[in-house]
Amino acid sequence: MTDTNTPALQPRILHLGFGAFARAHMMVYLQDLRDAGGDWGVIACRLNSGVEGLDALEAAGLEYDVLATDDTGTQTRRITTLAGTLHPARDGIDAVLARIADPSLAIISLTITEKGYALREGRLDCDHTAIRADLADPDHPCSAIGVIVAGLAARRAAGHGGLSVLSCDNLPHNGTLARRAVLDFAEMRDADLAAWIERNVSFPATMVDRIVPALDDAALDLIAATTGRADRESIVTEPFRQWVIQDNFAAGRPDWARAGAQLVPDVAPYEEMKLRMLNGAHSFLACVGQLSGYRTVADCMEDTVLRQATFRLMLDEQARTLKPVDGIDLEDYARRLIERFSNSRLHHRTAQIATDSSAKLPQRLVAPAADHVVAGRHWPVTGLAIAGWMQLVRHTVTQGNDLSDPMRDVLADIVARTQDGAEFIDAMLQLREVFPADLAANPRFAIPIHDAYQALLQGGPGLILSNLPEPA
Ligand code: CS2
Repeated sequence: MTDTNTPALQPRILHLGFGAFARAHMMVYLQDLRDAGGDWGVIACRLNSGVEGLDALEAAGLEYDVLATDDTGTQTRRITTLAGTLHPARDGIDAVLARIADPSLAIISLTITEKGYALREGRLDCDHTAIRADLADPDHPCSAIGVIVAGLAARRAAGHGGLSVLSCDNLPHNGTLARRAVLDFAEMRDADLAAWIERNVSFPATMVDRIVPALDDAALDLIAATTGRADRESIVTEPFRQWVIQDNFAAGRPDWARAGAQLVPDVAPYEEMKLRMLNGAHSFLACVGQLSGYRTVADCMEDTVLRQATFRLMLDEQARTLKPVDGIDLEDYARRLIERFSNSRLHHRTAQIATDSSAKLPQRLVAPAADHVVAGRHWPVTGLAIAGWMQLVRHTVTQGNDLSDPMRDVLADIVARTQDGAEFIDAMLQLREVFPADLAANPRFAIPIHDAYQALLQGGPGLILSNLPEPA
């Protein structure tokens, strides 16, 4: 709680994509600073769905709780660092753009998910439906990238200085990718604007980490039992949190180090470690765990064979592709991850993690597999994860269930026009969004994927996992 000596909140951050993760991560760091007398406040913005949630936050006086839980108990944290909410459907897009143009705004932070960057092979995908629409009508944008560029154009036109765009999404080099998407869009709109952005706007990279499952009934019950309010804007998460931030801010930043964030010149080694070891293992469990019939990550960890395979994926396969990270022992890191995954108080659904897999696999599993191919190493668990994704796609589509993926139509079409087995795998390997052409054409990559898929068809994941070859 803040006392009367606490300075008024200043809305210097606009967060685009204000969902479960942002509520439980960045907001908690800011709360630490608020409790120490800080005045950085956040305007929570969602561009698409979720206006009701923002209305509910307004009705609750812009406060909510973060419950960090594990087998040792639950710690509740009241968050009071929200300074307002914005949604184009309620407030009009001009209100969002005016906020970006406001000289007091220092940071646009993002959790817009992998697909929100609308990238294809590292560049803005101009065939993307929302990007095409925004390029045709740039003053009424609907995509995050279109909104950032339109807001920056208004800021420049008003004669104000730059700011920072802070990506908090699980992408390698997320700052560089955010910059690329924004500059590609701006260049198509106005070369002078693009040059202004290059000079005035910074795009720090970050590694963000906290496991935050989507709110379910059990989480709502815990919130109600702990706080006395059945509040859908509060959130349940794990105790652990980590944030590594590249210290490159164009218009100032909160003293995040004081709240435990690490400010470093180069985030890349941390990002790669977390993306491959944590998120790669998550995607493995999302696919192979689901095929094995497990609903949550904690359920997967109860299965000794699956748990050991997860540890092996982290340490014998993913860790071998990483550069050393200052002060981190990767074996400890892997053990800690297994403990975090085993947190049975979190109901982190495998199906939730499998969402948008076509946009997650490239950096989590395909890039490490490519490293193994070059190095001539075996990668049986990685191969099983990739083949498992393919089988999950096929199952989901053939059972008539909705595939929650930006490539759902393309994937459904592949399933419809191919026979299960080799023909299906060959067609999947043609997906350039997921598999680079040279890798897909390399038999040292394609054959193990075919083999893993056939083994899955014949024996299911349990049999393969019990018979993994010894690590080299
Ligand atoms: C998960 C992540 O859903 C997913 O793709 O792998 O949200 C994961 O829980 C976070 O990155 C943990 O920091």
